[in-house]
Amino acid sequence: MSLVEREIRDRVGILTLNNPPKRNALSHNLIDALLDGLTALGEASVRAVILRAYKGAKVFSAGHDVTELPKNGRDPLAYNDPLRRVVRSFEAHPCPVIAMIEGTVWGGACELVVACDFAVCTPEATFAITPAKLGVPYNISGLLNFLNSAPLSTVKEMLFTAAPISADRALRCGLVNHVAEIDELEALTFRIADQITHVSPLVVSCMKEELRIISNASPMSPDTFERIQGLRRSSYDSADYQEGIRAFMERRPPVFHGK
Ligand code: LCV
Repeated sequence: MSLVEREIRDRVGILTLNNPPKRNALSHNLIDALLDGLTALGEASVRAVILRAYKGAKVFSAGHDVTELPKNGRDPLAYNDPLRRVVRSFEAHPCPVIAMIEGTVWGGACELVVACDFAVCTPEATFAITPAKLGVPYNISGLLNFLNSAPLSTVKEMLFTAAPISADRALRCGLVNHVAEIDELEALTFRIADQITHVSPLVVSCMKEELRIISNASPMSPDTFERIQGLRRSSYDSADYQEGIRAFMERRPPVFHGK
């Protein structure tokens, strides 16, 4: 059984996250399989890609594989971290990627969803951005991705509480484009994908890349960047970061002391 199943239907590629025992946690192995699948669909010149979980999933993805987070004072979301690589690959993929969501979405999986071009979900889906629960100072490009996907006040509430929001709330704030009952979800997603397969792929690919460049155009001085990296280091070098990961492993709520 592959961690990511791959299929092509009428010029639409389908990537299915398929690791039920680990709730589709974004381990480096699962992400490698996802990247291989995306590359293969690109080589097959599909016009649209659908990212989904296995049918009936209660958890779309549990987010970054916490057991793979560094424990030695290294940046947990550095440029070459698997999650960073897969987010950039989805954003740069030449054709649109639609996230088709059933189940709950956690942490870095929320960023994988917003790295898709748009999302549809069931009414039962929820979305939780969880770095604060783990003591992880999220990285700048990741925060910018969230900021490009929902109002600042919503992003702040999600980041500062680490609490899930409902599908209805996600729809109202623009995090997802459509909400559909589970027995309509696939038909709706394929209807949208089919519309994409009938317009100019060159124009769609060009405009997707234009929008990626414009939405990431946030000038920042080297001094500002270094100050932010220093702020982040003081978090991921802290005892609280170690506590966040330890609490997850010990299946207990974390107790943070602000140092
Ligand atoms: C590794 C896991 C995980 C997991 N990693 O099933 O955005 S950031 O900065 O926070 C970023 C660093 C990030 O994305 O961090 C991860 C954020 N994710 C979460 O906080 C969700 C953590 N997981 C859960 O809360 C529960 O697993 C959910 C609610 C997703 C599902 O609960 P359920 O009771 O259905 P279990 O908790 O029993 O998990 C089943 C197996 O999956 C592993 C978990 O350790 C367990 O493994 P074992 O059966 O070997 O014990 N698992 C779940 N999430 N993120 N492993």
